Amino acid sequence: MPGQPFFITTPIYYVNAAPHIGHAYSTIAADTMARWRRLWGDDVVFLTGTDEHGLKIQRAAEGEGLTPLEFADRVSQTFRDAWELLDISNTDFIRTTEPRHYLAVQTMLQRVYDAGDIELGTYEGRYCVSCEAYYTEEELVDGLCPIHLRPVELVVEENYFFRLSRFEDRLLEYYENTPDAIVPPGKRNEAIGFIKQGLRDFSVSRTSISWGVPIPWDEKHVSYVWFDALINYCTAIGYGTDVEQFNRYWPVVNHVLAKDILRFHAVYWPAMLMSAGELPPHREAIHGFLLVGGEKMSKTALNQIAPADLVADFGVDGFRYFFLADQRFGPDGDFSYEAMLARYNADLANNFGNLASRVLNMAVNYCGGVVPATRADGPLREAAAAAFTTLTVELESYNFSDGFGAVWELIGAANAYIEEQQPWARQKAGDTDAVAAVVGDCLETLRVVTLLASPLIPNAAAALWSRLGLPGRPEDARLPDAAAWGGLPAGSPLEKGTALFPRVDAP
Ligand code: ME8
Repeated sequence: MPGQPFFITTPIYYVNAAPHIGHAYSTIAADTMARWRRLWGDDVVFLTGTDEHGLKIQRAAEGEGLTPLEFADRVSQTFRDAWELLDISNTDFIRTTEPRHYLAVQTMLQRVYDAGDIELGTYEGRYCVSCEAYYTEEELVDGLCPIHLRPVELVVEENYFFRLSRFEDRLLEYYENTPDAIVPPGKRNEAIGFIKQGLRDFSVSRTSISWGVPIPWDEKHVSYVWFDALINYCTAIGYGTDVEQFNRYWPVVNHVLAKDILRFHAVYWPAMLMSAGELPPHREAIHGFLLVGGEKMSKTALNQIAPADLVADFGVDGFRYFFLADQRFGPDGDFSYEAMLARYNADLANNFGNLASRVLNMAVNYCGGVVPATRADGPLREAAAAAFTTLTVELESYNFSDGFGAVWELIGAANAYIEEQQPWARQKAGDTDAVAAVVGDCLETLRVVTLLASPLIPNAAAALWSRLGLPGRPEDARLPDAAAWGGLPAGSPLEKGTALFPRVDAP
C-alpha cells in the first residue's frame, strides 16, 4: 500500500555555474525532509534538476565555443555528481531541455493563453542577464542590477505578456486564507508585501533569442526562461500527460528555495497556476542566503565553495549536519571553516560520537556484548519522547536547527546521565544490575537518536543502527511506532566499531 503522497522540490539550478554550498544547502534541506517523510511511510516524490534555457546559458555556452545543449549536458552532470556525493535521495532529476518538459510548458502556455491571460505587446526594459529579469529605472541601484550590481541591457521587443496584474486580489486572498503557504512567516510577509506594491504584467516570450521552448501558437517566440523553468515542477509529475499522477502529487507539493527567487515562486508562479486552472503550490519553504566572509558567493569574487572540498574534511554526514543544524532556516548565515570545524568536533565527534563509543564500549566490556533489557520506565524515556515531539513539530515548518537541536539535547541528556550514574564505579562495586540498567537505557536512547537523526546523517545512522544489533537500516523503520521507548530487542549482539566521527584538527 503506498502511503500518503508527499512531493518535494528544490529549485532547478542554472547550468552556468558549478554546484556550490548554497545549492547544496537547499538540496540537503529538501533531502532531509524527503527522508523524514519516508520514515512516516509517505510515498515521496523528490525532484531536483537543472534549468538550461535563457540568455545567460546561451552566452555562457558561446563563451566556451559549445552549443547550449553541449554546455548544459556537461554542467548538468556536475549537479548530478554533487548530489550523488551528498547522498541526496531524489527520485527524479529534470532537465528543462527534455522533451517531456517542452510538452508540459507548451501545454501550460496554451492553457494560460486560452484563458485570455496572455496578450501581445511591446516591451522596453532594462534586463539583467544574470537574474534573467527586467527592472524598472527605480529598481536599479546607480543604474546597475540591484542583485548583481552589474550593468543591465536595454531591450526593446515584441513580446507576449502574462497579465499578472489581474491576479493581485486573488493572490492576496490566497495568502490571507492560507497562513502556512509560505514558511517561515517573515517570508510570507515579504511575499504579501510584493503583491501589495502592485503587480505589473511581465513578458513571457522572447524573439531575440532562440534557446528556449517555442511558444505553441507563435513559433517566432520562445518562452521566457522563468515561465519555462517554474513549470518543471509540474512536468515531473505528468502535467499534460498523466492526469492521475498529477492530481495525486500536485496538491501536496513543497517547494524549497532561497529568498532570491521568492518573487518568482510566491507571485508569478501561483498566478500562472491559477490562470491554468491548477492549485497554487501547497507549501513554499524559503531560506536565507549563505554568505562567505559576509559576502555573496559569486564567480567573480572567486568565493564559491564546492561541497566536495568540505566533504573531504568532514565527510558527507558532517557536511549535511553542519549546514542544517548550524544555519537557521530563514535568515542569512555566514559560512566559516572555523565554525564548521568547531561545530563538527563539539556536536559530532564529542557529543554524539562519544556517547556512541562509550555506551557500546560499556555494553561490550560490562554486559557481554549483548543488549541488556531496557527498563520500561527508564529515566531517559521522557527526554526521548520530548525530542521526538519537538523534531516532529519543528520539521513541520522546516525549522531544522531547532528540530535536530532537540535530538542533540537528548544526546546531551544521555551523556549527563552516564556522568551522574558512573557505571564504571558501579561495575567495580559489583552492582551489575545497576550497570545493565544504565547501559540498557543508554543503548535504547542511542537507538532513538539514530532513528531521529537518520534523515540528516544517513550514513552514520546506518552504521550505528547495525552496531546496535538492529536489522536492516533506519529507513526501514516507521514512525511514530519506531520512536516509542523500548524498541531495542534485549539479547541482540553489539559491535563496538570505530569512531563514527573522527575528530578533525585545524589545518
Ligand atoms: O535561480 N545560499 O537558479 P540558481 C543559499 N534557475 N542558497 C543558495 C545560494 C546561497 N548563497 N546560492 C544559491 C535559479 N542558492 C533558477 C531557479 S526554479 C524554477 C529556477 C540556492 O542556480 C537557493 O535555493 O541561481 C537559490 O534559490 C537557488 O540556489 C538559485 O539557484
